[in-house]
Amino acid sequence: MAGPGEKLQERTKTQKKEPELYKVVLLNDDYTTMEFVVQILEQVFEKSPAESFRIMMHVHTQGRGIAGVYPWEVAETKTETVISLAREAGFPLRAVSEPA
Ligand code: TYC
Repeated sequence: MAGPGEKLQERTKTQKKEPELYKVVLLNDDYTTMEFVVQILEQVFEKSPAESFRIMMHVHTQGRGIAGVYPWEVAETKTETVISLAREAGFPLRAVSEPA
């Protein structure tokens, strides 16, 4: 795990730092069940049932939505956890992390 941007580079005082915080974004698809996405939001992102349903419906209608905002390493781990739980359950659900 190389860090934000997967770049291993020296930083000088004039270089911009990578952002501290990263969004975990869930992407819509036609096959993952609404129930599974709500379960993921509750279990992985520690959202309430009502908030989980709201976020899931936002992703369902808008195509993508923010599950949470975290320091880079936490965002990466949660993204990988979502994808691996989805594959285990046989769903194509996608998640990406991007600078907040
Ligand atoms: N569109 C899916 C359905 O109709 C539900 C869904 C919502 C899937 C959010 C993925 O990130 C997602 N079953």
